[in-house]
Amino acid sequence: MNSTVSPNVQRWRYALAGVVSAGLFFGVAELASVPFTRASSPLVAVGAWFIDITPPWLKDFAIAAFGTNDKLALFISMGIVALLAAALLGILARRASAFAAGLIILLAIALGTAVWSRAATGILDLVPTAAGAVAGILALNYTVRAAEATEGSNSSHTEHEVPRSSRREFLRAVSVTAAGAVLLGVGGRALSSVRNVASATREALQLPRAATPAAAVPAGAQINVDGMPQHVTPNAEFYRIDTALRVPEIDPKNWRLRIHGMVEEDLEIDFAELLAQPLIESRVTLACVSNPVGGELIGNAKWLGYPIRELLARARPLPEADMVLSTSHDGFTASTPLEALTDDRDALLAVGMNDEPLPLEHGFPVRMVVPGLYGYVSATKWVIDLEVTRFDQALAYWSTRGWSTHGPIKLSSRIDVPRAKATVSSEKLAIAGTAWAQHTGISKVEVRLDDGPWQQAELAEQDSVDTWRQFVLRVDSLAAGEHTATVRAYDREGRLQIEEPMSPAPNGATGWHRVSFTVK
Ligand SMILES: Nc1nc2c(c(=O)[nH]1)N[C@H]1C(S)=C(S)[C@@H](COP(=O)(O)O)O[C@H]1N2
Ligand SMILES: [Mo]
Repeated sequence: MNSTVSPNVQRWRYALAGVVSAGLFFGVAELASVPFTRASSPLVAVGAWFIDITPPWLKDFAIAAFGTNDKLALFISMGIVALLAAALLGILARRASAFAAGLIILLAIALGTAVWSRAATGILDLVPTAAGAVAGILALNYTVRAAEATEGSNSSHTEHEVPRSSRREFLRAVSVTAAGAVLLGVGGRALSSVRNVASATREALQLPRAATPAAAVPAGAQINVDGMPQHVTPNAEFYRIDTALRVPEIDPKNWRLRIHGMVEEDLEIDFAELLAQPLIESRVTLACVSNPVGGELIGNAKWLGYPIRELLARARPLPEADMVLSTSHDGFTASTPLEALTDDRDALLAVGMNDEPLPLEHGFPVRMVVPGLYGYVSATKWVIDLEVTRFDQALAYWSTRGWSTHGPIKLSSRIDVPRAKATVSSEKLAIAGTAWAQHTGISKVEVRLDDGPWQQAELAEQDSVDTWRQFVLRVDSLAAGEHTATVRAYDREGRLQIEEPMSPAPNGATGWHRVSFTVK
């Protein structure tokens, strides 16, 4: 029995052929990338490359719009673009199959270039892309032939009459290819994670006790108001910002840190040696330069680590040096003023976070933590190299993308309770939040209701000058209806928080946080 097929349906068949063939391309590449480095997967390499070329405004937009789901959003948009391109390729292959194969080769060259451009990839890391390209071309050939067969022979029929068996043949070709793509892709991902010992090693790792433990958190550091964040942020709730699509998985056995550049003596230290040093503990509040006024890209943890000044003292920086360029395993770099790493603040090579080894996504096995500086100029995760140099001789990752070379954290405050747009009862009404001026400390916080006078808020007990400090203003009576609350903080040197609203780029947002809420 024969049936008639419209050109539209035909076009869909070719589009489908293109999509499943592209799927097989990436599935084969994913499986083939298992024995090679992470960035040998063309998907990972392209995503990483894309993040690197992202201009600051787009990065801000992505963080503002998607929060810490910015990478998921990136994967989804890349997926949609890829899907459309693959469908188009299939439709092209109907009339010009050699041309379509040529496009796949061009695509493979582009993907191979992306892989090649990643730090620490070699010639062998191009194998997965090449294997994917071969599979993609064969699959396209196979599925497009099957689609052609469903067209019958146009010359001998006035209508497009299609034998049912050739349609079944086409469906089989497409499903076999699609199933292959999914199986290989999922299998590849699963195998790469089994292969990685980092998380297993981390689970089993027993960190030494601190030679100098942190003082206990003062009982009064936490304001007792519903909805306030915890003074010490649990690891699972700690914000995460980095350019790594796949979290680097480093076996501590292979970890080494090099200290070199403008020093009298080059140094190298491995993980066992690092753990054998007298470690100290301190609570430090990390903040991201991309945090908007009122934002959540800030967290406070107890870090266990070794003071970087001790290592630098052994290497003996030359007098003309003024910066340390730290590099992570995945190629990210940060420029930190030498002084912030050698003065008496506890700039750490951290191995522990809240009594655990660093979580993989927070830098396992070793990261930097420097009180008073935004993360992008100081908090290098998966750190493997410290080069002592000068600001006029080297630029770090975000400084080549429009952000300032120096990033001291700006005096800031945030209202956590009530939440914006909340409806609250007038009984036991409290305006509460957090203020921070890392390494200087907070001396005063003021809150204003509507256009009323500034009122001094009650401050929580200070933990350390390197941590944030909570505040609360208890409000006796407020009329039903809509209101706003505004907050501003003073640091211990008497400076007032900047009022003028400024966006995060190029060195941190300013402006007083204000929330609107309704009293029942
Ligand atoms: N290797 C690496 N380290 C990095 C980054 C990065 O992209 N790569 N981002 C920095 C930035 S911008 C911030 S704000 C902090 C965030 O640390 P967290 O993810 O542990 O909160 O890490 C810093 N360290
Ligand atoms: Mo950041």
